[in-house]
Amino acid sequence: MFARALANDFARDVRAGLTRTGQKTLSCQYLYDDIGSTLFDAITFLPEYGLTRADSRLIQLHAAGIAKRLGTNVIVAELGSGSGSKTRPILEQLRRRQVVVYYPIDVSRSALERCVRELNPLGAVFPLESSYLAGLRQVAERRETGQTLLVLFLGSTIGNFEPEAAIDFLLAVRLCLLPGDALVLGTDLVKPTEQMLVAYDDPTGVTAAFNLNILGRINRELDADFDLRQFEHLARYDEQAQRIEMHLRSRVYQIVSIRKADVIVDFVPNETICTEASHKFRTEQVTELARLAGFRLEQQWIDCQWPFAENLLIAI
Ligand code: AVJ
Repeated sequence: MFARALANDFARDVRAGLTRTGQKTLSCQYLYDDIGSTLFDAITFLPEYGLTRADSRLIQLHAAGIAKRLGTNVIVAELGSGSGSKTRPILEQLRRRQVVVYYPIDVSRSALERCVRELNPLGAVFPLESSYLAGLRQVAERRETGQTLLVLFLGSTIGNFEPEAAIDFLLAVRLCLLPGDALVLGTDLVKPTEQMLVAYDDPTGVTAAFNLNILGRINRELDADFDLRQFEHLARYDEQAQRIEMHLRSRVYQIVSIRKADVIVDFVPNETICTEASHKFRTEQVTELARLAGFRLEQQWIDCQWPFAENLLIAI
């Protein structure tokens, strides 16, 4: 039997993830359509989810130090800019000594539009609607001699990669850089299990809605018939792997047809789809990760309210 070749990546990835043997999966990148991005923004305001506030606090506190360390001819590229609100203090500090050039890189056009609106007054903003590495390669091609490239990868998105993939990804970033260039990397740290679990299973149910929306998106874009009420949000912590996993658990035996992915999938009661893994770090693991990817960890700042580290890596 030959599977029909599918037109788009989303359809292909959904079919592959839901038909593999063992744990069914959906790639977490697909959580972020317009509804998903809006729900994620809401998550960042939840008292139980301190990650984004910690990230912002650290940037706010140390933007001046970072800018000073990098000199007066810096260009900035951000991987997954979102609306760019965390980035503002860095651009403001740079602007005190130079003209600001900022390349937000994101696959979401609406995020880029918001980012341009928010940050354009601070300098020249050149949005790149592309994947992280393709975008960064474009920036690397455009850079002029004498410029220092500062790459921002905030929000602990690095935690969505498997550990080996995280090394490979940072190595690929490093290949776009020259010695002396910088990467500011946000990493959420291991903390008490209860605190991590409630951050990904908040009592308001926003994270549950964020997670379930991926099935809604499949219904809307791939002409599927998931009954979202027959799935339940679940967060668990895998101590061994040091990661929070989000799952959607089937409440019943059910069959779902996903027409534009040309597939029919069945679920037994309590079977889950894994929709995201969010790895947590120990501080010394970040040092090692930096080293393996061709950087040295110049500085590491840790938030005093929510265990989270902002890391300044310098390409060697
Ligand atoms: C955007 C990947 C950093 O893993 O904490 C938030 C996504 N998922 N709540 C994270 C997320 C559930 C978030 N990252």
